[in-house]
Amino acid sequence: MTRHTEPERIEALVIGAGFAGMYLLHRLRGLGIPALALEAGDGVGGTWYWNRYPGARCDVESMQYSYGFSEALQQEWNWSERFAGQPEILRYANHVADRLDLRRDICFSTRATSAHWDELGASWMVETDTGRRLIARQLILATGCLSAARLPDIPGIRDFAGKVYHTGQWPHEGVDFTGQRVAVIGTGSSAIQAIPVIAREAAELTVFQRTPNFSIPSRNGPMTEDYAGAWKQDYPARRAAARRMRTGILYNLSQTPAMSVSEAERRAEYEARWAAGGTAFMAAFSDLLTNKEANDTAAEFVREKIRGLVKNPEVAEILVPRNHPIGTKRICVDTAYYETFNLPHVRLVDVRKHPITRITAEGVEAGGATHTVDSIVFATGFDAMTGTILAIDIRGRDGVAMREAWADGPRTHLGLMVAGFPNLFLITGPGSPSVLSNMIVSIEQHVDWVCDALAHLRREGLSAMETTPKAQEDWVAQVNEVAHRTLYPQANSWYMGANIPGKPQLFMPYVGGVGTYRQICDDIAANGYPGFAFTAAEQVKAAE
Ligand code: N01
Repeated sequence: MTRHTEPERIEALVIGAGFAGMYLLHRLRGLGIPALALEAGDGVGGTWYWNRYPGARCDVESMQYSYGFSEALQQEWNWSERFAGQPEILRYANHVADRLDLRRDICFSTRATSAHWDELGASWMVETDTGRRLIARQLILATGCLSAARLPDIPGIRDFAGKVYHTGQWPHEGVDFTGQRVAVIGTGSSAIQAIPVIAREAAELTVFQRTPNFSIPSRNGPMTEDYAGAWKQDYPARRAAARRMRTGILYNLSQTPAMSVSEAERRAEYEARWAAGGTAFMAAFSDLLTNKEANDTAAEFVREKIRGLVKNPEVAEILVPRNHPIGTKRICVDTAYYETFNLPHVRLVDVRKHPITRITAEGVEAGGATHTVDSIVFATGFDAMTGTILAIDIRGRDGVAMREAWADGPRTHLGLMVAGFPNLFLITGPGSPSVLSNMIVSIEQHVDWVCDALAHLRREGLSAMETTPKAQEDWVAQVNEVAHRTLYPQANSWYMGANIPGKPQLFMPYVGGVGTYRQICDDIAANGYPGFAFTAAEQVKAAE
């Protein structure tokens, strides 16, 4: 590690060069604010750079899971499928980086390790794992909500003689499972996508399931010229409408409560949505996430589908989710997931009945039996929403560590700022709709808000801004209150921090919807940023 003697000064430092970091660089450049992004990977793309597991695919339609800020960009890019796969999304990210000439402002293969607020200089002192040191007026964390991959604490992982993979840190050269005996641990979104693809290559596949999930078929297929053309002709209006939707996705969101129609009508609606595929299933009725009785009807419909798709009734019963209302854990979207369990070389182990006790040199020991395998794929998820932020030693005013400030769970104002941490901005942080929405729509909204705030600072001759503790407390209470009006807190989900032993349990994203949230943020900016405190530039100069 080379230790650079003198830290470099930069106006704005961005951490991460995924979709958030890239758009930030573009916007900051447009404002004339000198900016640099640090990126741990050796390429752009964030999530889509790391998650290269077989079958990785977005479950928001490609025409919508793409930047909307540039008409030229959205007109010139052509998607090949209804739901793009990871390689195509990564190509798109690289295209954007080239098209906007972003790479010259990205420092790749460099991880921020610490960021300490310097009160006198009103700046962030940032250190990295390469020894590069920076002093930045503004620090913007575009570190991703699902980027801290997590291996479970199963004893013996290091003893395993074969290969170990995590879906979120997949080898760039790919993995050939042909002829192998493979174990997949976990049955969340990543596993549900990977399992059917791995099953095509593997000689034997054993899936270790702790909690079954609800999954809806994607009905993915090639993009048609008609469909893409209709979007492209109408992009500005459709993007504008999507930004006001609850999820930031333009789809048919029913206004009808489920129990206000007959059972036959309900079933017809579920059948139509099941046939159309994708997450829009959860928008079949207006109250599926707020009324348990309504939710039960959708859950029971999917349970019946699972029983119909899986030929062995015992296996089907293991795959049927019962311990959470449908949609309160992230709904999964698949291509032939349930059907994969009809293949003779695919086995399912119910980890609740046969707990995994250890990993041995040969394989996975569960319920007293050893499952001998050549490779183990951990599809065990992430330290979501806070993991990448807390991985950096962040210290704000008076040396207070973010870890201390968030000891009882993340506390933010709007998911954008944290009291006591001036000029530190979060993109899609906890307390914002983020993971409950089309991430690119939420990213664009946050980046625009932050950049508008920075433009405000410059215009007004201000050097620093931060949220007031009172505004933060009010927002935390509001996030909590709207979450408890829904069924979400009934599930032990990563939304609640429940997948990480010892992590404080509280519902992290803002459930009130993208449109409502955008309005709140816009109103705050339009009214001169109530709930935020500012420092005048002269005060800093005087101190210097
Ligand atoms: O991770 P997860 P993921 N023993 O946390 C199990 C997004 N995403 O990578 O539920 C045995 O959902 C765990 O079991 P349990 C999307 O937002 C999107 O799949 O804790 N099992 C669970 O089954 C998604 O929600 C897309 O009981 C253990 C699994 O591992 C998020 O990323 C695609 C275990 C982890 O599931 C995360 O998805 C992929 C143990 N010790 C991901 N520890 C699309 O856009 C954990 N598990 C389509």
